[in-house]
Amino acid sequence: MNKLNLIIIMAFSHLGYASELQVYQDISAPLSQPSYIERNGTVVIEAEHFATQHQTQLRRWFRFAKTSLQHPFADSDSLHYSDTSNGQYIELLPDTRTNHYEPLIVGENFSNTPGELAVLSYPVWFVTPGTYYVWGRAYSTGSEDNGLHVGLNGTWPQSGRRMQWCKGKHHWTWSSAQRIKDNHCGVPQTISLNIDTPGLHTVNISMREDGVELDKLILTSNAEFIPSGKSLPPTILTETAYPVKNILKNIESYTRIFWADIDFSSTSIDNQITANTDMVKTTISRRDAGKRVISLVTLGQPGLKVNYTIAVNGEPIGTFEQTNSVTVGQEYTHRTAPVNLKKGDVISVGTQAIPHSKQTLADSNTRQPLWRAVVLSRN
Ligand SMILES: [Ca+2]
Ligand SMILES: [Ca+2]
Ligand SMILES: [Ca+2]
Repeated sequence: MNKLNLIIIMAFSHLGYASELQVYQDISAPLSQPSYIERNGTVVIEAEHFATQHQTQLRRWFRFAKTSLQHPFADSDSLHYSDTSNGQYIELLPDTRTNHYEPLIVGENFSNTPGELAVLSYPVWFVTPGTYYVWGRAYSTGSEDNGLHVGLNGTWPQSGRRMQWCKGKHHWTWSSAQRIKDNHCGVPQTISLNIDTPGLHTVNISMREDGVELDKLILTSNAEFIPSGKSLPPTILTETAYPVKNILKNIESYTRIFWADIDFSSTSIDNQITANTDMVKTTISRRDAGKRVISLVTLGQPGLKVNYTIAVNGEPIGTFEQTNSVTVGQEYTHRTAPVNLKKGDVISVGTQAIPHSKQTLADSNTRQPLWRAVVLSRN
């Protein structure tokens, strides 16, 4: 909730309007929408997934679903969430001209100027340039709630103006027809947008008549395609599964990693180091110098109790005891207090296995203390 919403709610709360106001502010705010893309010459967008809404001083689009309350604005019909794609749609409100008897107010409840009122934006990534026929799925109950304008990148080409729904009153209906002087209903596939370059383009919608209800949009380069019902699923970018990091998991920030098997001299096994009682070393360069915390990342060896030591120039600055009840292969991170490292300083790591009371040193040496890395960080 932003500060303005809060102030409005506080101002109205004594009147009992608070929750209602909050609802209507929220449902006209853009959603964090999925990333729409063109796939095989087709873009399918849920109308309720607009990214931005502008020019809202007189009219705006509101999202509705089964859980929505009936809105408090001028209108002549009830909600039509049944049979919607994704269970949601948007409606342009208030609707003050629902039939011919109600006054037409140009620039308020009607606009033949695309981009003047209630402008929605839908960013779409296109791979294939070309001409795209625009289909919209709308619900019209009268003669004054069935027209809008389609634009591209904030421009309003002739081929996107006066999109019209004539047939299919009282249920969700697809159209791609442009209203023209001699034929107010138009003919299919006369609304289109020309995508001239691959890449990101913004599909726009703006008001022609208030009261329009819109469920879904399809842009297709296929002149044979005629949608029906809820039609195709939305064309949304599929998120790539990235590999997650599975080593040095406890290290949240660092300036340098010294790997046991690369940066320290010793016998190494698969990015781990086995060093029993020997001190192994690495040297600080000019770039690594400064005030640093040194972390030692060790690996669990059940049954083996180990003392690890970090030293700078031979002076121990941290000793860590790892118990024998650790999990095999699990990382354990041991941190020193901050130290000032200078160019040429030598960091060394020593390990010493500690026999149990019932063990000899030779027994404990059958398992080697393991560690993975020394990590420098600013804190
Ligand atoms: Ca309505
Ligand atoms: Ca209207
Ligand atoms: Ca929808």
